[in-house]
Amino acid sequence: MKNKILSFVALVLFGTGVTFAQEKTEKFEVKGNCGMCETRIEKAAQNVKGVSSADWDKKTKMLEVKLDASVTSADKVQKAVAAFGHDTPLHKAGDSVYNKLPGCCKYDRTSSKKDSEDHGNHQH
Ligand SMILES: [Cu+2]
Repeated sequence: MKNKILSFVALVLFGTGVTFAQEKTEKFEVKGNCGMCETRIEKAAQNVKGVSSADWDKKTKMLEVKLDASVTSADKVQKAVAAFGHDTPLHKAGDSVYNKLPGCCKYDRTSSKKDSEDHGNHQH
């Protein structure tokens, strides 16, 4: 019932063209593997205030987000997605979040490794 009222209000607003939103479409790469990743990534992006839709493509690894530029930005969306374990161009997921991902979702991270701790002193 509540949803019906909300969608009615949305429809009226849409229909009358009363909108102060600065709708913008942002597209950027998000690392991931499977359908589970897709659900997780899209959910993370949609949870960001100001995001109206999010669609991640499993094949191209591109996330397309429709957002209100007066409320949020691609940077904020990427940060939110990274918080769920998926690397984006601007924000890298924390190792602990990444490690908690299901096995099938552990996307290849070798291209973005930062193992600078390894000084190559392995000979004794
Ligand atoms: Cu996955």
